[in-house]
Amino acid sequence: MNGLEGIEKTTLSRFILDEQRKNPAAQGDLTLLLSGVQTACKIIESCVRRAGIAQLYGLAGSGNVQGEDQKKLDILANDVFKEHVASTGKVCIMVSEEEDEPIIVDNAFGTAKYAIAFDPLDGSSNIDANVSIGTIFSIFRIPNPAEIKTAADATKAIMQPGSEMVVAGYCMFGSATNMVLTFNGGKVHGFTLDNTIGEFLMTHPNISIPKDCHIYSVNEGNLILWDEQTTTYINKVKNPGDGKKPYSARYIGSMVADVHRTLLYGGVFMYPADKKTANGKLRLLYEAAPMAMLLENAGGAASSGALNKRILDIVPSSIHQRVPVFMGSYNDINYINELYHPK
Ligand code: AHM
Ligand code: MG
Repeated sequence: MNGLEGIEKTTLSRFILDEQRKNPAAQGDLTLLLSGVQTACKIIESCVRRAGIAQLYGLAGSGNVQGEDQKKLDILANDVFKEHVASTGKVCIMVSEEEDEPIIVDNAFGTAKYAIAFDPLDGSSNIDANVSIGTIFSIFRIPNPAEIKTAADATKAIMQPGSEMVVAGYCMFGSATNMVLTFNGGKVHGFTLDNTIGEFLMTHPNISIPKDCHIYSVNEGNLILWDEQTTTYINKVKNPGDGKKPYSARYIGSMVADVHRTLLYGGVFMYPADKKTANGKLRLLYEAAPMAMLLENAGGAASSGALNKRILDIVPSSIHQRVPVFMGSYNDINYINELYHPK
C-alpha cells in the first residue's frame, strides 16, 4: 500500500503513447498532433471557466461563413486551437467552422502527414447561459504528403469520407471537462480533466452505447418543417401504443452535450433535413462525421436519413457541407433507416 491505490493511472498522454507503440512503424507525428489538440482544449477550458470574470461573454461583432454571429469565446477558441495545432508542424491544412476558407499551413507542405477539421466551440448559443459546450475535431491522414505543394493540393487531401478518419473526438466543457476520443476501428474512451494536476485521466474506458433506450433528442420547434419520416418516428416514440412507455425528451441544443449523453445513456440525437434547410444544420467534416465515428465505434449507428448513407460514407463536396443527422442506439437508427428506405 502506498496511498495511491484507487487513483487512475492512465492519463490521456499515456494512452496516446500506448496506441503509438501498437504500431511499430509509427514515428510519433500523430502523438505530437494530439498533444497539440490536448493543450488547446485545456486552454479553451480555462477560458470557458473564466469567461464571466474575464468579460468574455457576448458577441464579438462579426459573423462567420455560416452567417451566424460570432461570440468572443468562439473567436478565442478558434485562435487557440489553430495556434497549438499548427505549431506541432504535423498538419498542412485545417478547416474550422469559424473560417470561410481552409487554413493553409504552407511551412508544413511536403512533410505534414495529417489534416484536421474542427469546430472550436460548438453550441455557441449556450455560451452566455453557462450551459455545456465543447470542441469537436476530426483528423485525416494526407494520402501522399510529399505531393502537397499548393493550397489546392492540401484542400483536396482533406475531402475524405469520415470512414477514412484516423481519430475523432470532442472535449466537453460541462460540470466537469471530458475528452472523448476514438481511433479508427478502435474503442471509445472518455477522460476527465483533473485540474489539480492538469491532466486528463481515463474515467470512462470502452464506452458502449445501449442498443435501445427511451430518449429522443431533437429541436421539436422545427416540427412543422419536418418530412413525413421524421414526423412518423417522433410520433411513434411519443405514442408507442400497446401500453409501452413513451420516450423521454432531452434536448440541450449543444451537439457535444447531446451526443455525450446519447453515448452514455443511449437514445437518438437528430438534426434532420427540413423544408427550410435541405441538408439540416450540422456540418459534415467537423460535426457529423467525428460524432458518427464515435457513435459507431461505441456500437451505435449514424445515418443521413433520406440520403440513404451512413454519415461516414459521405464524401464531402465542400468543406462546410451540411448533412441530415440521425445518430444513437443501433435499433432506433435501424428503424429510422427503414422508414426512409422501406424494404
Ligand atoms: P454552432 O456550431 O453554431 O454552435 O451550431 C451547432 C449547434 C449544435 O451544437 C446543436 O446541435 C445545434 O446547433 C442546435 O441548433 P438549434 O438551435 O437549431 O436547435
Ligand atoms: Mg458547431
